Amino acid sequence: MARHLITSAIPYINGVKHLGNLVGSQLPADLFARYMRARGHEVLFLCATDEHGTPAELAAAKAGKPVAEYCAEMWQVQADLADGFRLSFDHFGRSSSEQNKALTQHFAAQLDAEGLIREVSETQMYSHTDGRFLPDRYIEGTCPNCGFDSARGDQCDNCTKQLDPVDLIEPHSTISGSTDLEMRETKHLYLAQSKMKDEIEQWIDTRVGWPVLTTSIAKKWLNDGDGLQDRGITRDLDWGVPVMKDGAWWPGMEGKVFYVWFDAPIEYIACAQEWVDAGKGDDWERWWRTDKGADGVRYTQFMGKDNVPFHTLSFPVTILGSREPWKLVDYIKSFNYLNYDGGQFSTSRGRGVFMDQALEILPADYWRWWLLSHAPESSDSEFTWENFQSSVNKDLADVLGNFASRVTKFCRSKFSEAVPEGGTPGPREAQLVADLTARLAEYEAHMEAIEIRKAAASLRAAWVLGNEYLQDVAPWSTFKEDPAQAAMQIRLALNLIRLYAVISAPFIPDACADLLRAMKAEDAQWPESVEAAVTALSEGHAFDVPDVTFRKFTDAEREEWQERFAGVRT
Ligand code: B3M
Ligand code: ZN
Repeated sequence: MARHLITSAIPYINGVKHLGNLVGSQLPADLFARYMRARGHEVLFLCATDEHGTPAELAAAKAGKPVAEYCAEMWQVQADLADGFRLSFDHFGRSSSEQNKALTQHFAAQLDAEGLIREVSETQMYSHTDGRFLPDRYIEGTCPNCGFDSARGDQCDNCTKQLDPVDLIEPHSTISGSTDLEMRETKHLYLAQSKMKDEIEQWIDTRVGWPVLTTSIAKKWLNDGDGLQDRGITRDLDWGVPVMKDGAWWPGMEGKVFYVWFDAPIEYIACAQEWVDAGKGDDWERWWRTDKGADGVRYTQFMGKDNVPFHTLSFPVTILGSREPWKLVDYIKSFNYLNYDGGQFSTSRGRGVFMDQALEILPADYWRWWLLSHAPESSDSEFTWENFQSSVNKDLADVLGNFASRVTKFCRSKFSEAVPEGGTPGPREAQLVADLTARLAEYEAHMEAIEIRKAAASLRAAWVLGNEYLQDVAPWSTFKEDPAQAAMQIRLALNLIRLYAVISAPFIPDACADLLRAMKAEDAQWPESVEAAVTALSEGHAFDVPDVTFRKFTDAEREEWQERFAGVRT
């Protein structure tokens, strides 16, 4: 038995996430956590909301709510959706927690003691009306290059030219609309990442077997241009972790907060403390402190590719630079993007399907199966309604669901609602067991390696083997000449339903729970062997015919949804 610490990138608080966000971190992390638990390992699976930064402040302002209240409400919304998708977090924390505040301040002080923090003076746009410094993208004006009248302070969306706020003609604040702006001097703390370049590079070079997507992104940032640059880790904002040390403002940093990307990954650790403080666990240090047992932990992180630089470079700088015995990540599983029906998912334009909408129209398992079996691993992938429909209707309804319903209904009509007696397995049954054994081994290997698409394909192939067996031995024909032989075939098939329910649960937990309940299976342990699993339900064991496990959806529904999600979110 091993110990697995598993974290998903923590979603921003401002708004419901779309399916592309879900498949890029939380959902695959859940698959892995469920699998590892099913294999008998000890798992701590953590996620949280990422609550700081300007987007949270502005979303709260738009909602007309104090930011703390807005965040608390949105945390509940996201927690409920996570439950709806059956994301099995041991704890769903908040980066705005007291635990994270204390830990973030601790890391900053520690990095400072190690000589890795320096103070930098900068000039930045200050809005008198708003009473605050403005981040570049909250300043708009006319583009000096193309004349576009709503170019942002960091970039013109019309001609794509990179801009500085001072370049804009007639700049104004997008928060208040005010043009009463001036460039003002302000001081910030910088994390001296450049001093850690060699150490970080060496660390990455020794991460054997990491996905190419992960290491290539890290290497690019390490070696392109000027290499690993020092980074500002403070901001002139109200909402965030105050830049304090030992309970007092850091001199010169009065009123400032830490940059959201500095405190967000620290929440992975704070979340384990929150888990303990919520009474769900009793020791977080054995997961996070290598001097307290975490050296025996395997730590896997899940995230979209855009988050890789922060997890391969910045966060390791924080951890290593502290010179304290914190657990470092062992494996980073990163994802490409999921596109939506010929374009991109877009939160701002409401394009695509969002988590709340998905659950309104179909059960979580349908989405889980499609998303995971089409996870954007080696390249970007695309959601289309046609593909989704055929995948759900074929894989889930025709292959798995139909197998369970045919077998149980046939048994009920010819025998009873109990596993029938009689007959002796022969070479065809031995062949099936051998084939399933090979598929199961393949499935397990892909799950260990977090090769999600391949794992889904092996699992589906295992379902298909059961259908082929039924087709070949045709118990409905056998029954006419040799009822005992038909009983043996159905007994085997009933046991396959239970086996499928056990091994498929990480992908489609609700349907599998229904199947196990219908089969009245007390033992849902991962199979020691297929051979043993096919006799787990013994002769005379009672079962119920399960309700329809998967409903096919129609072309009319598909067309309706396609239209509904094409445009603006309502
Ligand atoms: N909130 C970005 C995202 O949701 C960011 C991840 C933080 S992980 C520490 O994709
Ligand atoms: Zn322009």
